Amino acid sequence: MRIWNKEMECMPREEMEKLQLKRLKETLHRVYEKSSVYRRKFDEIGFKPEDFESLDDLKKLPFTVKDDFRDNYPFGMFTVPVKDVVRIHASSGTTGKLTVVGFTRNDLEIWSELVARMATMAGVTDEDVTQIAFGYGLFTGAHGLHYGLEKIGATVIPISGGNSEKQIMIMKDFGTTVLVSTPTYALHLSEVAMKMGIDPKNDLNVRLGLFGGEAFSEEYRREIEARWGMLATDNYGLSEVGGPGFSGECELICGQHVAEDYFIVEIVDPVTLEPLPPGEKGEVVITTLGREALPVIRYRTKDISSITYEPCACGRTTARLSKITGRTDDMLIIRGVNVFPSQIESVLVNIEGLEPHYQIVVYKKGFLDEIEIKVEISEDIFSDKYADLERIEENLRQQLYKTLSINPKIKLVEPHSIERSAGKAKRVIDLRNS
Ligand code: DLL
Repeated sequence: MRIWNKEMECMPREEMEKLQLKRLKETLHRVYEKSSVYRRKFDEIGFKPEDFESLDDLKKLPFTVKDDFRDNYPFGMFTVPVKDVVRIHASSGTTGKLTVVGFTRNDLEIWSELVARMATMAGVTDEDVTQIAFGYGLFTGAHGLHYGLEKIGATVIPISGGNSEKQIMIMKDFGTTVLVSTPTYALHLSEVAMKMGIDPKNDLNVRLGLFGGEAFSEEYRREIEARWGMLATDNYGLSEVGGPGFSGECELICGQHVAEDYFIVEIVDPVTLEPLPPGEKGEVVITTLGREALPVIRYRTKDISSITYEPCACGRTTARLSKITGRTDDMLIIRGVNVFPSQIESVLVNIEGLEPHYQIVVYKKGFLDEIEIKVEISEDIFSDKYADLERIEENLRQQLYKTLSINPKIKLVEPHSIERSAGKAKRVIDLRNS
């Protein structure tokens, strides 16, 4: 198994922590001197960077949140003049202004290095032909993967998102071996291929997926793998800390390796905000190390995961995050039961006769939140007039109740009636305020 940067990815823990402490101290000085946002935050608690002694002191520092980016829109979080920023990306989010992020030339070099590590650990080499079906634009996904994959020496096809039939044609004609996209789009592309009379598993060469940008369940992963005959890896990151390259899975698929020489990751209780021990699930909090244009201290991601520091059988010693199961703000409370969309997905992907295309509509009934799950039935069930739709629905109902203790409204809908996305899927339609 190849490792892109053995020195950093296999560094003994003690040495890694020393490096982190050194870089963190530099970062704290940088933000205190160059960012009015952090100076204010630190002054409020009477903290001076020179007081910082050990990594343990990090938990005393204030958090950074998305609103800090919004309040300082567009460039107020930068710690360099815009003249030194050579690239800007942004994420739109569901409400309000863009979250704007900037990169200096040096930041871009580090970013490519991190994505090169991430792709190498998933098994990409310079022999691969990679098709980037993330949307090119302000989204960090496409450009991040693009330069990281070029750094490895892989062949990059920057096709961008959408134009699905052309994607399949190119895959076939150019011999694509690696697909880079959201998991939702990968599943959609497999449907498009089938419609074109091309079986992705037997008629295409795609052996690996570098997926990311949204949460997907293990069941969804297996569905993609079965349709494509590929290894589907999960890679996580967010614009605020520089996009993809933060963490990714190695070929052994046992959690996502975090690039710890450039990030410190904490897991905190989302309510008390106290740090949680390894193995416990909570909110992921990220501090960047060594970033010039936009360092962030203790960024609250709202994403839920747990961490382990056990070395991996692949040889890497870096901390590993468990699969992100959802976001704290995605959690639905249905008659007192907490459920994440990904849990609902895990159940319905396993029901015979249903397709993994679904939407969860949340609405109010009196004072209570209710949900309706719309899910597509499969083509063969649809065309079989004797198919027992009631039995399929009942099966789903029972499984939802058995595994999640919820009893939502269910609506089976025709194949292909739920809108497909070339990027991140919109799973939850929230009608509570409309
Ligand atoms: O989605 C960065 C990215 C691009 C990562 C491509 C990996 C591959 P944003 O658009 O800022 O950045 O969205 C970040 O998306 O806070 C998570 O809620 C979600 N997310 C991203 N990757 C994953 C993943 C990019 N692998 C937000 N699993 C994050 C679960 C993910 N959620």
